[in-house]
Amino acid sequence: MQCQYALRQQPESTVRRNLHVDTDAFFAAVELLRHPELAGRPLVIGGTGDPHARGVVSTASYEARKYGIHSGMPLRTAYRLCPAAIFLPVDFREYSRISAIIKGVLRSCSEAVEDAGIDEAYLDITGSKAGSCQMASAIKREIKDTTGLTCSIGIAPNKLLAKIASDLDKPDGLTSLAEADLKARVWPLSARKLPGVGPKTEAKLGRMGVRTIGELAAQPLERLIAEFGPAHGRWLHEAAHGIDERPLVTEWEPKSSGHEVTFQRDVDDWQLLAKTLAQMASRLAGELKAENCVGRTVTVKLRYADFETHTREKTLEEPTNDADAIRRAAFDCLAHFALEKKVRLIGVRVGEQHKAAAPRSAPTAAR
Ligand code: TTP
Ligand code: MG
Repeated sequence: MQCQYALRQQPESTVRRNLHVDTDAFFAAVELLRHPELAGRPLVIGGTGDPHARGVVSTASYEARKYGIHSGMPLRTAYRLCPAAIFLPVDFREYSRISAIIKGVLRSCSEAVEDAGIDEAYLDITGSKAGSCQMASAIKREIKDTTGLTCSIGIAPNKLLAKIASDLDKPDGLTSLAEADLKARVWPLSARKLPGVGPKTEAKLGRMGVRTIGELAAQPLERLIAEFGPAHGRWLHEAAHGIDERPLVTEWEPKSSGHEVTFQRDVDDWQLLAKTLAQMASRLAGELKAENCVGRTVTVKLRYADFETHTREKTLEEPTNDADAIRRAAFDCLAHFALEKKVRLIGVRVGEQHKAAAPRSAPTAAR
């Protein structure tokens, strides 16, 4: 466990401080809690637990990863790589129960917690008096004491670098990254390590001769925009330079309303996503009208099949409760997602709300 934050010249309080907390081999680790006799054995969690049936690996213990087994791989391939592995079915109910306990620990440590997936979250500890390492160590200890699980934590000045950092020294890691570390520690990594680079983007970058984050950083912004469009191109450029201005998306604030749905099956059908979004936007507009409220920001949230969660936001020129305007803004947001993975949940909300002004033609006789 290595943490260099304390050695930096700059006082911590002057920089934004984000933590990314990610549990190690989550599904497998939860299974080990109730099957301690399996500790040290290669463990594969996926589908119904039958390695001869169709289905993919949800996760593999670190022992099983040594055989080349990883998330997303067909179970049958995993079996071929390691027939001696123990295969167990997915038990979402149990994983969700433990996940809720972990999130509770995190919320007790910081008010600003962004739930980023079943086993991961971001914390903003900028205003905290405690040192980053000190806080991260305390969180690791608390999670271990409460659940018996280990996690890895990344400390950095933004979410992007914190997420990269948490992955650098797994399992049970505590790693700090500053902007100055970019060249030496981030640029040599595969471009795939950047959030927003899925298999399709990775393949396209490969055709452009770009394999590492450093090679991506060397690409002119104009070229990335020409290849990937303005939003995704700019994100790739900024991410490769360690720039990430995204704030934490904490619980929907009280002064906003929203809807979200989890699909019965993960979907990659854009039409279905758009239709669902349109329905939710219209419903939301109706509710705002009923309460005589208007809102100025429209946020769309997508949670992918692997639980990675992203949001896109659009600020309108005028606060509104007009169904068309909200729907259009929601579609603009949807267009900014790289739909490279199946989607599990879609949500939309309208924020920055206030009561609508009385119509100009409204009678004033009530005075
Ligand atoms: P991850 O945090 O990506 O993986 P992990 O916790 O198993 O391992 P690591 O130590 O590298 O963090 O995902 C969390 C859980 O989400 C994982 O245990 C199983 C589930 N998952 C899937 O079901 N499918 C997937 O493709 C991935 C990546 C994860
Ligand atoms: Mg994890």
